[in-house]
Amino acid sequence: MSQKKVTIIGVPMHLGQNRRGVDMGPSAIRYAKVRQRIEQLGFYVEDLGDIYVPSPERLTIENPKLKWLPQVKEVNEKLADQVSKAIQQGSFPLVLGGDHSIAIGTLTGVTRQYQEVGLIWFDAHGDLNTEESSPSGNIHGMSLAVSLGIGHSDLVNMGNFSPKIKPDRTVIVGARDLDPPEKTRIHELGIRVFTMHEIDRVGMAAVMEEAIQIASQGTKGIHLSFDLDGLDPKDAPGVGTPVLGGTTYRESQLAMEMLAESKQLLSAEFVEVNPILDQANHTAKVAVELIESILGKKIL
Ligand code: B3U
Ligand code: MN
Ligand code: MN
Repeated sequence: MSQKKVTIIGVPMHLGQNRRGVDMGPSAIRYAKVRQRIEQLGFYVEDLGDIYVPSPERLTIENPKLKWLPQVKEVNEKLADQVSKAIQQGSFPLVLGGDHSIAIGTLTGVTRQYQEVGLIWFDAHGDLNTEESSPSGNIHGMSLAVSLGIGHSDLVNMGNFSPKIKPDRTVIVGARDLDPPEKTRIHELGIRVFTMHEIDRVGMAAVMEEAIQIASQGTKGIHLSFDLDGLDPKDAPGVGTPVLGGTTYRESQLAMEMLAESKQLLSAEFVEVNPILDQANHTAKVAVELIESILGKKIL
């Protein structure tokens, strides 16, 4: 990454899942001083504020298998435009969620500009469900599938092109809660998934070396989609769906530091921070420290 400008885009999206509070994620991360910390690293920072997300109190669920689809689509279209504009202006887009359904818009914007992009999806989950396979109807559990071109056409065809990314340039890191149909899909598509088992066995350094290699080969660079529930709930308690046995704070930092060293990062999003479920905004502070690391902060 050569540019010295960062554009922050807040997306208080909560319609991709069932729990309120994740809409406060962008505020919580800003309260943890994301802008000041990035400025201290020498970047010029522009914060575009938040994209408007309607309240569920004013809406009805038309299709319980794809909850709030029209609204999720609309917000993601706006996000895609802001992300691609930031890239056109030579800036690094940093998207703050909000639930993980916003990856659909971020990836639409990033790939509209760069076309061939590798993806590192850091998450306890696969987010590879479809309307048919989802146990919840929550779109945040479908956003990776959509970006690979699988799912409802309203989402898959966002920006009038599909797929946004290729399975052989996509890696998942930190997985430990996959639904049976997601496991089948992973095998069918041949996506490289670094489960917690593999991270335990070979260590985060070896995992990230391979992950960066896969995502950067033949691409213009890497998009990082970072779901805070990839971390262990001890280190990131403020998330909607915590799953035991995740990566530690240090493992996660090492992963971010290695991504910065690779100089392959094009864009990033940090999602699923829910300050209502948190302890003294700890998870947002962790997110800010991880953001500093991807932007090149070093211990020494
Ligand atoms: N796989 C389940 C649960 C889930 C996905 N993402 C999160 N939870 N955070 C689903 O609903 O698709
Ligand atoms: Mn996720
Ligand atoms: Mn998750």
